[in-house]
Amino acid sequence: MAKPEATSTELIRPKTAIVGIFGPHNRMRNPQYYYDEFVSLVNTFGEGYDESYFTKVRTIDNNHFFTKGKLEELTKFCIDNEIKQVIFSEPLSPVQERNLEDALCCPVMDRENLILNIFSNSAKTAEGKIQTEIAVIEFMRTRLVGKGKEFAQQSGFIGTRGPGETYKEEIKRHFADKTRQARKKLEALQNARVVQRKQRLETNTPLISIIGYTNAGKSSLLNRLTKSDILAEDKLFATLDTTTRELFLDHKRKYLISDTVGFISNLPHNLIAAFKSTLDELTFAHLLLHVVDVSNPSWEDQIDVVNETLRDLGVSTKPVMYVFNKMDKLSSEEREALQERLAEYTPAVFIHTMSKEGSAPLLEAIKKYAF
Ligand SMILES: Nc1nc2c(ncn2[C@@H]2O[C@H](COP(=O)(O)OP(=O)(O)OP(=O)(O)O)[C@@H](O)[C@H]2O)c(=O)[nH]1
Ligand SMILES: [Mg+2]
Repeated sequence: MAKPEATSTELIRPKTAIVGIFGPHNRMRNPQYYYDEFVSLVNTFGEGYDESYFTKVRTIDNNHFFTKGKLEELTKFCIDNEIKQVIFSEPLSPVQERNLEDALCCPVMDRENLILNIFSNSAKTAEGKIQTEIAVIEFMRTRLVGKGKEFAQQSGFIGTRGPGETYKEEIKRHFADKTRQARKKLEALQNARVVQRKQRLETNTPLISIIGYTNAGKSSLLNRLTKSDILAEDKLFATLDTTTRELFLDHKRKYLISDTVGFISNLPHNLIAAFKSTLDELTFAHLLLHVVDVSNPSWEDQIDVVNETLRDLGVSTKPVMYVFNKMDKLSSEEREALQERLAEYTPAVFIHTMSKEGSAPLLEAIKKYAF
């Protein structure tokens, strides 16, 4: 399989290898696109990498993630290339992470840590920042409790042990305190949102929520429909916060339409839990617009991931309209081929957000929709 070129970087950072893994735990059908997406995550994180290693695994070891032979191969790769940091495409358990760090003799960053770092960099509002912080605290807690005191201190943990408290208890209490404080701040911020929502519900205005895989074009769509100026860029997780705007059709009918954080395969559970209150908005939606980047060859896998996440959030029974976006990027042959694969995705509209005309079919569909 062709490996992408390593990105150069002027940053001074340890020599980094990225390790892409494809195996039975992964439901994405195409290893190449899964790997490409992982490279996009690493590039969005922004620190670049020097070497890449891609492997398919048949079984996963509970202690080291890799079975003996694969682990030896990877260790040799890291030694030969003098690697000082490894980023993995998969989530690792705290035990796997610790054992891999011992075996490879360098720090290891797993998929969850990578996505958390991207969220931390992208979070702009107080709410987005606190929700990310809660997920980070939870991640750190599971890692630090099992590690030695020295490591904890290197990671910035400065404890103040209470009387009779063991070191482990001290760390647990410290994280519980931090989570409690963060949740309190979050609750205060969200009270305003609850009041706004109550007022909206009283007016009976239909609420439409835009959802979908990250980078599908959700924010571009909201911008196009409501002449807004939300950040939309070719970057994973550009949006973390829910933004709601008014949409008027035929100068009389008013709708509320909101943009949400995008989903991705293996989205860390901690992040879903931390963002649950923001995503709660979806439970009040009258219609979900499921935006699909039809120019991405993995669009069907991406639809499955989004639908699975909706099930996790308990909103899978909401009415959904599939919005096949980026149609401008398809050739006429590709458009024809697409028609054959659409049977299970109804109702559906085909748009692009590059022009007013491109998104017109969606406005027509919303006007006809019986809210
Ligand atoms: N060619 C083309 N590009 C599009 C279209 N819609 C969006 N894009 C581009 O796709 C990229 C992602 O768009 P966003 O609107 O930021 O996507 P998003 O779903 O909000 O992404 P996240 O917030 O990161 O989850 C941007 O570079 C957009 O310019 C489209 O219809 N056609
Ligand atoms: Mg967005």
